[in-house]
This record gives sequence, C-alpha cells and structure tokens, in this order.
Amino acid sequence: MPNPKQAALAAALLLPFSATQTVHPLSGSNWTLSDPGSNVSIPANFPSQAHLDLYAAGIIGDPLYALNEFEQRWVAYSNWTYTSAPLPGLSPNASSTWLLFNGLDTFTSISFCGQFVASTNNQFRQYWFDVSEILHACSNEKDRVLAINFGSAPNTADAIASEPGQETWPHGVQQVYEFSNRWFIRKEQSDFGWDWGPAFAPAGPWQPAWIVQLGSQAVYIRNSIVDIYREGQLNLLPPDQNQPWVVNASLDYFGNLPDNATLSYVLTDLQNHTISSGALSDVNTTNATITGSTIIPNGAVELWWPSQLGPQNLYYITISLQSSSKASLASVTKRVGFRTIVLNETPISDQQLALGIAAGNNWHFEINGHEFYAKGSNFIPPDPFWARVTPQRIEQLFQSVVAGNQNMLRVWASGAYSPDFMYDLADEYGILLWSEFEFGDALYPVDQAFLDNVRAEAEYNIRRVNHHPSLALWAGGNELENLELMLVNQSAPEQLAKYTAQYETLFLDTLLPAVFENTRSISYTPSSTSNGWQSLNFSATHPIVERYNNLTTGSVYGETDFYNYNPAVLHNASALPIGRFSNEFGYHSMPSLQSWRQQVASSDLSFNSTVVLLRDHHDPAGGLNTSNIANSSIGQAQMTEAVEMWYPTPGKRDPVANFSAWCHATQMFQADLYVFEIAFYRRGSGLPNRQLGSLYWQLEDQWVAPTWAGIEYDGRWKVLHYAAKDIYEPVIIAPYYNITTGNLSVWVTSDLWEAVSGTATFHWYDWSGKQLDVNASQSVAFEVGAINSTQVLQTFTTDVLSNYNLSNVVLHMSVEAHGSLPNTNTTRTFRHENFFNPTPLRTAQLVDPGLTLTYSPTTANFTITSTRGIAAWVWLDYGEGSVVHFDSNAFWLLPGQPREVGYKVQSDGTGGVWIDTVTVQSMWDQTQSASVGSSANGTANGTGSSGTPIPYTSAAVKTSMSMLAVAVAALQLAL
Ligand code: BMA
Repeated sequence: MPNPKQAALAAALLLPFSATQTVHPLSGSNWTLSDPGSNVSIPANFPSQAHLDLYAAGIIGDPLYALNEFEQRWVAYSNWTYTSAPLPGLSPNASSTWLLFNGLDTFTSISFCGQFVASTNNQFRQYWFDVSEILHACSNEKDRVLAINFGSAPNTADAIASEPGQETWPHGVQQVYEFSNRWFIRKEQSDFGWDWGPAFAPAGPWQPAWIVQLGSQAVYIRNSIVDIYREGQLNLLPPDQNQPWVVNASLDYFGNLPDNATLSYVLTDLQNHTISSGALSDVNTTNATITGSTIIPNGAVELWWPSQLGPQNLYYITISLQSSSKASLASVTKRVGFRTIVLNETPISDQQLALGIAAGNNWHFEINGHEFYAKGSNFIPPDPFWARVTPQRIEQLFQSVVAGNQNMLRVWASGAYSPDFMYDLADEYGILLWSEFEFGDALYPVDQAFLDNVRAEAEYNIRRVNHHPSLALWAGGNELENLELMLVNQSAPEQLAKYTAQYETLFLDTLLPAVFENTRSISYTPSSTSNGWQSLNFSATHPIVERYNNLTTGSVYGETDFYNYNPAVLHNASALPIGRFSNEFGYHSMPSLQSWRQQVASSDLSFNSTVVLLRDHHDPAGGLNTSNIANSSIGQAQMTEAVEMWYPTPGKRDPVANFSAWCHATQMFQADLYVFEIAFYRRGSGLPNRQLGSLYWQLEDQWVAPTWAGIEYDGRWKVLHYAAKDIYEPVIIAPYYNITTGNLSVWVTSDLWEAVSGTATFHWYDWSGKQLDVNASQSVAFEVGAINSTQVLQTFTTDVLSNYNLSNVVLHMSVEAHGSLPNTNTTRTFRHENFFNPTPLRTAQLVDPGLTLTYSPTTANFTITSTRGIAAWVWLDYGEGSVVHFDSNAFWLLPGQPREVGYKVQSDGTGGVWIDTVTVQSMWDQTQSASVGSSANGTANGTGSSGTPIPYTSAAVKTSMSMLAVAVAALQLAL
C-alpha cells in the first residue's frame, strides 16, 4: 500500500497540464485463462499463449510429446479469454489512460471495466487504445478488470475464406499443411503447420502490454526508429563510404505533444563517454510522430562488422524530446552500430566482365563497402510457442551459429518478426539477420483492408528494429516468385497476369514503400527467391521492376533455392543450380535417439512406428492426421533410400540401438549432401557466376522430429552442424568428382579478403591406411585471390587408379595457407583437410580402424586415435541430460594421427557425469550387427570390432597400457 503522502504525490504528478506519464506493466501471474465451453478456468501468465497455461495447470499434457499435437486440436478450436485481476494503482486524475499491447495472437475482443474497447486481427501489430472515458466511469477499483477474448484462429480463417466474393487461387498454388486458409490471416503462418513442425495455432497475449496514464501535456513513445546511413545513400545501392553518417530518428507517440517540441541526442560509447551530442535538426512533427536528424562525422565512430570480419563496435544513442521551454517530455535509448549493409543487385559492370564474371546482375551483400561471402543457414521459429522463447535460448543458439563459422541467418518469412532481444544478441555476436515479412508459400489477398493491415504491421516492425546493425535486409516473403507464380503458370497460365499483378500490389506497392519511406539503410527484395530487379529507379512510381524470367542465356542473375529428394543428387554437381547466391537448400534427417527419448515413449522408438511417422511432416500432399499415416511415410522413405544408396545399412540386433544407428545414418547423408553443396556454392566465388552466399535449410528445430535442422530442439548438434562448421572454415579444400567420366578435381576456396598463398598436399591410401603409389601430384603451391577459388588438382580416376580397386582407395587432401581474417593484423595459418573416396561407402572396403578414445582432465580434451585403418565419419556421442558441443566431430582420421578434441558444455543436468557417457564410433561400426549391451560384445578382440560405440578411458590409464589394450579394457568395463 502506498502511504498517503506518496499517493498525494502520485496524484499531483498527474494533474492537468502535467507532462507526466505513469506506466503500469500488465505482465505477471495475476491472470485467469478461461473458456466456459471447455469448462476451464485456470491461473494464467501474461504474456503467454493458451497451450502454455493449460499445460502448466495440468489440463493438457506437454504439447510436444508423442501425438499430443493431434490430440490437442480442440485447444485451437476453442475461444480463450485472458482476464486480469482488478488493476490497482490507476489514477482517476490522469488526463488520458491508454492500453498498449505489443502483440496479441490474433483475433481478439478487448474489454475494460466490462466495456468493449476494440477488436484486433493481426498478431504482428502493436495496438494502443484510449480508455480514458471507460476509466472515468469505472470508479470502483474492483471493476477495473481487463479481459481479452481470443477467437479460434482456424475457425476465423475458415470463416473469412467463405465470405462471399472472397479471393481464390488456382489449384495447387496455396501450400496447405495442417489447418487451411492461413493466407487470410495475419498470424505466424507456420502455426497452421509446416513440414518441419507441429500445428497448434496458439492464441494469447504473446507480447507484453501496459496501461499508460498521461498528464495533459504528455506523450508516450510507443515505438521509434533510428536510421543510420551514409549521406546520400539510397536503398539497394552501394553508398559512398567517404560520406559522413546521417542519423535520422523518429519517435512514434500517443498523447498530447506540446507545440514546438524539439529533439536532441547524445551518442556515447558503451562506457558512457559522450562522442557527440546536440539538437536534431529538420524536426518534423505530425499527430503521431516527431522526426529529426543529425550528422556524425566519419572518424567519430568505429565500424560494426559481422562475426570473423571485424569487431562488433556498438554505441548508445539517446533521443530526447523536450517542450519549447526545454522541459523533458520523454526519451528513448537504443544501442546502435555504424555500418552499411547493401544487397547489391546492380548489372554486372564492364570492369567485372573484364575479370571474367558472367554477364547478368550481381546478387550479393556488401558490408561497409566490401563484398563478403555470406555463410549461414535459415532460422525458423525456435519453438511453436514464442511466448516461452527466452533470450538465453536464443543466445545459446547464436553461440552455436558463431561457433559454426556462420555470419548470416535468413530469418524465414512465415514465422514471427524477431523480438528485440534477438537482434540485440545478433548485434553482439556479429550475426547478420536477413529479415522477412511474414508471407510464404502462398499468394495473399489484396483487398484494401488486408493491405492496410499489412502496411501497419510492416511499419511497426520496420521502425522497431531498424537501429540494429545486425539487420541485413527486408525481404517480402518466402518462395513467391520462384515457386508461387510458377505454380500459377503451371496450373492456370491464363491467370498468371492477374496473380502477378496482385503479387505486385502487395509486395511492390505496399511493402516496398513501407520500407523505402522508413529506412534508407536497408535493402528490400520482394521475394526470396528471385532473379532480382531488372530496373531500379527511385523517381518512378514503381521503383523496382522485377526481372522474373526475362533471362538471357549465358547470363547469371539472382538467388537459387534447391531441393531434390532423389539421393542420387549427392556428388552430382551437374544437378546443382548456378546462381549468384544460394538462399536455401537441403534434405531432412532424423534427430538423435537422445532427443527422441525426450518426446516419444520407449515403445515408439522405431524408424517407422506410428508416432515417429506422424511426426514426419515432410508430406508434399498436406493434411496429416492420425488416419492418414501413408502421407508421412514419404519423408521416412526418402531418408531410408538415401542411407541404403550410400552407406552400409545399419542392422543392429537390439531394436533401439538399430533405431539410433539409423537416425545417425540419416544425419550422415544429410551432412554429406550439405558439405557437397556448400563446397560447390563456395567454389563458385571463383567461377564466372561469382557466387557469394550459402545459407542452408535449416539452422534449428522447434520440436523433436525428422527435419532439415542441424541443431536439435534442446541445442544438441546433429552431424550437419559439425560438418557445416568445417566446410564454412575460411580456407577449405574440397574434391569435385564426375563419377561417369572419372574426372576428379580439387579446389581451394578462400573467403578471406586478401589473396593467400599456401600448399595443398595429396596422399592416396587404401582403407587399411597403406599409402598407394598413385601417379598424381603430391603437393602443390598455390595462391588464391580474395574471396576466390583455385584448382589445385585435376586428374582422371580412370587413369591414375586403373591399377586399383576403386572401392579400396581413399585420397587425403590438406591445405595450409597463411593470411589473416579481415580487419585484423594478425597473420595465422589456416588449415583444412578433406577425404575423397571414389565409390559410395556402401561398397567401400572399410576396415575396423581400431579407434581409441581417451580423456585428459588436465587439458579437458578427448583424444581419438585410429590404430589400424582410415576411420570415416568418426563420431563422438554422449548420453541424455546435457548438451555439449565438441570443437570438432564427424571427421575422418588417418591411422596413427591422433586428434585432440575440446568441448563446450551448453547445459548439464548430469552433474558432470556426461563425460562418462562419451563414446566414439565410425562408419565401420555401421557395418557391424551387434547390439549395444548385448553379450555378443564380450567377444571383442579389438577396439569396437563388435560395432559398439567405444567409451573413453582416462588419459591416466593410457600411460600404463597400449592404446589397443586401453580400448579393449574400456569395452569390457562397459559390458
Ligand atoms: C522451403 C522452405 C520452407 C520449407 C523447406 C523444406 O520450401 O522455404 O518453406 O520448410 O523448404 O521443405
């Protein structure tokens, strides 16, 4: 209870003519969630989503467990009401009282003191409502109750779809997953299902909200934009890096802005030393915004760079709003960075042509005026329920991104706009976030109400996040030009003009101006994927004319997006697309056994169990349900086929060990394919297509299921994340093989910003590790240009290996080059190695490599040694209950060349015991049929010859025993 003196003071602060604002957060646990129809009334949180409160109250089980997705459909079809306790502390004397919501998911009817306030219909908008009158008439504090009713999103979408005259689209154009009609509503599109996730269509106040009370001459800043760019800069065009910085700031307010208000700024470093301050000039005021700008001289600040390209220099800028008498009205502080980031789609210049770059257009990013190679992946919503995504979870993910040598994420277009904390973390870690408006794999209505709704959503989000140096791009949506318009053309070519015009209404006439009118620093492209713009003219009514399919043979234009589920595509370079940038590509794999156990009962742990099948949503036909299992077997069949085509087929006797081996095998195929594609795209940096980006599909999982992810739901790395980390090293060496002609070439690719020279070395072996006398070069000195590639070996296996059985040949290649990372003065040695085997591992003459594993507590390193053969896909594994990232994993080993591997513990629920669960295995183990823990293992006469992963022994033991003996002893101990 405030004492009477405090209460009087608070009331006085809100007297008429005051500039005071009082902000009451609505966050907390003093809420109730109810649905009379389901007979539910339970305690609830705010912010939240109904499933989370129902789960916390024990009304439903863990939504992500087993087939709960299907069993909990009733939640999505219900209407849920979040009701507050009576709201204390509201002043009856305030000049105005406002409700401010940063996100309501999605269809609401809001009431306060029992009076209707408003309805909302867009998850992505900020809403604010003047409730002054309602509060005046609500003198009894116990009546000051806020109630937000959320209508069922699937029901509402269906109702909108069946309105008379509603838009329809040709057959096969709209990609349906579980619930239909997502394109009519402004809600996270993957909430209605996607091929990597469940469909919950959650409802609830997913973002915080406040009640704001204002004095008569007071405003509340509900949103703001700070735009930092080079003087004269225009979106999509490389600016002059010698120009000073312009800082343009604009505050969005509600309340009563006194006449002749002014703006000032203070720019400080992170230690609060002032760098620059003063009044903003050219102040422009409307009834909703106040805007001004200033110039920051070039040398006053240090540049912000992405990870591995330079330091992430950050600053604070405070923008203050004052009355004409200099009384402070409000201020906003944002952490900012100084950088330019441009998506350059300009035509290939004569100068570029002279360098051997193919005609057409550029399609790459430039940071601070420098081309760079974008290495990364695609980010999907990290949880089906955003309300429980914490900064800590995103930070852990970003640590993995940076550890994986990635500098860019494409934040895919059918989730939700990223929270501020995600951009904050990306600013700190140096991760560029290619951000997208939330439209994907469908065409959308273009009636005025829909367009107005989209425009408001876009403006709010563009302005909210623009100050983050990690913001790299705005893209209109996912797979629109390359997929959706193409599907129209296939299904109803006579209607292509109509739907292209509609597409342009939304993406070129609505979203483009929303970007260009708010920011000069960020580029815009209407669709990921596209062939880029054909013309760009800022004085035209339509500044961008898209190229679509106006292509000239021999020229190269925009991005590529590539999926082919025929596993024969692995190592078939002629199947891969040639473009300037690859924004998505991939293949799905199973998660680990350790992850499966978290969301599936032991009895369901088999590759084609009903539960596992129904969690595979890679269903091109759409509409999974428990009586339609056949559809989900498509994805499982593709993974099975891939493993059977390329690797020894797992056949463990113990069913769970077999399941685990199969899961792991699908991960190796996935990793093999991505490494092949990444190496191919990266090599393109030195080819006429001047390829400058590789973002694979997809970074992470949002539940435990077969998906394209490289990081599992709890943060555990799949084989893919380790393999991608390796092939995203700055300098790589990689083989390219044409199995039909026997043409083998090896290239070194570097994305360093200066030419580097070094040596590439080649050694041929049989699988037992015996060196072969192959007539091909052993070592080559090379120089590779900045962001470029060079061939270091070219031969024909049909010639040089004619005396050998191809199934018993392995080429080891390594590279050593001296250079430095951009914006550092430290020269270092870049090393990379790779292996090539001309036949699939399925037919290779694999030998038991006799792996040993030791652990040294002193150095906190594991040491893995292959004692008698080449080990393919060496895999360090560990048990459940912790998440540990090894510094390297999924590597190949030559005999007698021990590998030391450090690690980072992300989370540990085992009290350190995870170390005792570490085992090592390799592809050879997959050829063995013994089951984990079965007595058959006891007959082992050498390391791992039972096909059982080998646990480690401590380095202390190692000193008194031979490596082989250590491993045998360890194996026996484990039995
Ligand atoms: C592309 C993406 C996603 C999808 C992925 C895997 O279509 O843009 O929509 O999840 O491939 O199919």
